[in-house]
Amino acid sequence: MHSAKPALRGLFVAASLAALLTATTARADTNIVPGHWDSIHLTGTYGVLRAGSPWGPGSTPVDLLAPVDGAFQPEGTQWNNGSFWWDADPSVNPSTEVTYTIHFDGLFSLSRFVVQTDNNDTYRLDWWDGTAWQAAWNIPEAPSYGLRTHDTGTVPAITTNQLRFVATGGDNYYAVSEIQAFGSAAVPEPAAWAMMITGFGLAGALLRRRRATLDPNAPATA
Ligand SMILES: [Ca+2]
Ligand SMILES: [Ca+2]
Ligand SMILES: [Ca+2]
Repeated sequence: MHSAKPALRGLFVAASLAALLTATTARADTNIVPGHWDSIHLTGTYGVLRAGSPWGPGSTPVDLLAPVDGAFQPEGTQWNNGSFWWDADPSVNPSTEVTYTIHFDGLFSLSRFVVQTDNNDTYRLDWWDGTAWQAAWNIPEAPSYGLRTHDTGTVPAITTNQLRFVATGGDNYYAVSEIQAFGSAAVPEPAAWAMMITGFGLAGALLRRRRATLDPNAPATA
């Protein structure tokens, strides 16, 4: 499993630069996630079913890296087989929302998204604009059973170093087996680079604080 070591470096780059970026280009033909994910940050409890759930048979242990491995499950695969999956029932997740956040190793201009999710739920993919999360895509239900693929096609480009995936509604049995983001590295202007360097000292404290509370190597019942 990857460690969290450089996670906040990228976050800080975005925090400093996102508002200053004026010219980026995106190629819509490259999924940058498998080659450029840097760390994954998780909240809530995942990989645990409520007592008496019928979904034990056919399931596999939660796969933390399934969403970033660049590979799809066969369409219609049982939701909790080969996926990052969680049970949002209050007996399993009484208070903490399950979130799956991907930090990249730089800034990317992204103009297409593809996910494979459990068919009978809705989800949202967010992007970090440097100061707040913004919705990139409200992912709809699919009509038929199991893991199903959704594709935005080409959309207006956003520039970010983080994507966050959350469930927004459904039957509380949630899963994502693939998250893809298509585009290319974003090149900040020289003034933006200067801004980034100036602020690195501030980022260090933030990095340590967040690493203490968002450790991706923590047990599933975080
Ligand atoms: Ca389902
Ligand atoms: Ca479901
Ligand atoms: Ca996958």
